[in-house]
Amino acid sequence: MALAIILVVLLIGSTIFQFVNPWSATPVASNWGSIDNIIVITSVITGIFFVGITLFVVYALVKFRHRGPSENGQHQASYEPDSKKLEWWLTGITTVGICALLAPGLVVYDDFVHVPEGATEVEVVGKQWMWSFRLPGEDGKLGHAKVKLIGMDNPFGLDPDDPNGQDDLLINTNVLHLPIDKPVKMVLRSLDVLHNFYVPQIRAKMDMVPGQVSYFWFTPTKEGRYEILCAEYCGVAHYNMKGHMIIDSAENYQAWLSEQPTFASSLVSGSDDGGVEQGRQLAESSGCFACHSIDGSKSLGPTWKGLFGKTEVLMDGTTVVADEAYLKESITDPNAKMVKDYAPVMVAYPLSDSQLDALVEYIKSTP
Ligand SMILES: [Cu+2]
Repeated sequence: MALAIILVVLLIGSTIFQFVNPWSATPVASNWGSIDNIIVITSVITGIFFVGITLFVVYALVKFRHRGPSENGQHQASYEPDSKKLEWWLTGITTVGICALLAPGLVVYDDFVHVPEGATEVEVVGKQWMWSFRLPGEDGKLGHAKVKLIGMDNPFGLDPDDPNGQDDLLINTNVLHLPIDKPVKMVLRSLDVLHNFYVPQIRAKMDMVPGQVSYFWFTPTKEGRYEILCAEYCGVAHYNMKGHMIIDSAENYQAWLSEQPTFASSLVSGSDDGGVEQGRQLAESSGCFACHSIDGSKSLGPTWKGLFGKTEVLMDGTTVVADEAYLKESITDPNAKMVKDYAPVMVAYPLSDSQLDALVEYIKSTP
């Protein structure tokens, strides 16, 4: 009987909570309001089953409760063989319920992956633990990419011989701008492990599988700055794999677009600041900032602010001065000399000598 009362209280409590809970979905900022409708349909159907099944359990607990032995041996459990009729009913109701749960989702999913003509392709590349993006240039076409061409100086693996790729715009930061009211096809790639591209306000979510290209489309309908999250656990800095999607007016978008570097311009390297800018770009495209801050804030790895020349205490109690040699060793062989209180989670970055020089110059430049 106590159990029956607890179940009734749980049932009433969770039903009330469903309607007065303090959390609500963020306002939808794309054409995918239909995804919200499926969530409502799913909640209603599962809610009906939840209430029905709980009430049945309560009924059975009360009706067939243990009443203690009686003098004439009544109240014995009676054996009931299977009931074909009841089984047909239960199978039928469950089938209808599951179809009602799945069918609306399939209809919306069909829409979600049927890209309308004229949608702009935007590539999203995920890797531990950063996002980068590629937009087609004036030709409106993304150039070919090959896995074997991916490297430190070609993070997207673009084929330098493909003319379509020369004007592709490479966004090596975690911030993507898109114009309002224009349909986009998001093409998703992962360079290492499973990730999941998720922007709650867009309602869009899609796995990124290494070796595959997945996609969906949407039309942004509200200007604003929305967070991009990785929704698939992908390692120790997963929580930090964040970016922003900024939905701009057409003019603001064009202004931003005109400042982005093309693949062709990224092939022509060379600046006269001793490599600081190249080092910064390298740090950005390698995802260093997922674990190393440049403002002194705490993260998975030591901050770069004031790091150069600092004396660090290592795990074994000895000390080391963070000079050029130490920094280079820590990049190419991170576990060789571990700084105290940090976990050995960094992977080795096989940078070339000139890239190492540039990165160290950049670290030096963050006082
Ligand atoms: Cu991830």
